[in-house]
Amino acid sequence: MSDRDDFPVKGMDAVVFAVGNARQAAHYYSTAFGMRRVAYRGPENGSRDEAAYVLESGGARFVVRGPVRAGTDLGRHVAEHGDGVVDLALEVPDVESAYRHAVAQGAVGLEEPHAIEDEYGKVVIAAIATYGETRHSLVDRSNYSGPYLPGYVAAEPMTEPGPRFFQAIDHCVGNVERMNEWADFYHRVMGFTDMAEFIGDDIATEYSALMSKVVADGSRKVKFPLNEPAESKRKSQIDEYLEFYGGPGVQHIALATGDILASVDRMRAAGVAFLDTPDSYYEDPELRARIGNVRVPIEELQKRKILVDRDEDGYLLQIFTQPVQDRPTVFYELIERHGSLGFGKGNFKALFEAIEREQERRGNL
Ligand code: TYF
Ligand code: FE
Repeated sequence: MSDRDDFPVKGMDAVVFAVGNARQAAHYYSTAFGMRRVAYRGPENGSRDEAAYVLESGGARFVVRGPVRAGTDLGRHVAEHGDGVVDLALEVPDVESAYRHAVAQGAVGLEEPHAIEDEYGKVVIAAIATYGETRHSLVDRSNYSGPYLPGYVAAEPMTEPGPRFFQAIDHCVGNVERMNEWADFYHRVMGFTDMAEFIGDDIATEYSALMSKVVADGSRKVKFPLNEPAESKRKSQIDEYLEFYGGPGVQHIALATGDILASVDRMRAAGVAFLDTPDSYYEDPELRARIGNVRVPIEELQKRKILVDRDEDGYLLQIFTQPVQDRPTVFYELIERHGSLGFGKGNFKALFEAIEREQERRGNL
């Protein structure tokens, strides 16, 4: 058995995307997600094959990478999968020992630990493979004061900086073919443990068409739900993803906000489309009784289609965007937690029905 101390993690370092046009994607995350560009790398500063924009919102960091010429592996990735996540990078205190432990536990090593340096100091980095073509970079930036990594230059925000829409990455969800295999990978390789919330066979056949379990590090700072398609009357939303992405990959990223009402209002005003929630959801007396009082009148949630769930620890507010590219693949969740450590189990039925309505509109049910 591996001890979780064998693989301590400090938190998410970055979510790295491969996209067809990084300049426009960075602009979208600036205008529609309120993020600030902080760093850049491209042909102007020695990166001949790709442009990469680093965007931040509080403690959350996105890196969008796009090819600037024909014939690159990054371009091949985009042609195959569309815009998607290539790397869920983890900040770790000791890259060398984390990498050695991971590989000894059977992880596929993609990049041996190495240091990269510039005038701001030193970053140690390595990478291991996870599901599909996704990787986990392991990053120690404790001796680095630059804007991102050596090779990147500081860059101004792309749009007028305004209020922050979210301040952290709450969880990153993977769609895979075999959930238990990947849950075991995170147990064995990273010492992650299961969180209480899961969707088993029972719920799956009823309405969800998926099975799901959540693995997390000991501090619960890094949470990775894993979904697998389940048999059901109709085509699983996970099968739809696997078909259109061309294999396993990151399905959604949940962003933690302190004011989900303001975040949703700002994102909608910027053109972000969210999933619909029917009025019947809010009018259900069972829901009203179960959630009790939350920080705003329920009508304020209903107006915005925000979902609410309560468990023994507290409650949470959440909402899901439509896919943010033409393929029905990556989407986002906004989540405002008030004590609850869950993922909105009480909303699964309403959520999956909403997703299925969208699947039907796409002709994929
Ligand atoms: O991360 C979660 O578990 C929740 C619920 O396809 C969820 O956001 C689970 C599966 C899914 C969409 C949302
Ligand atoms: Fe989620």
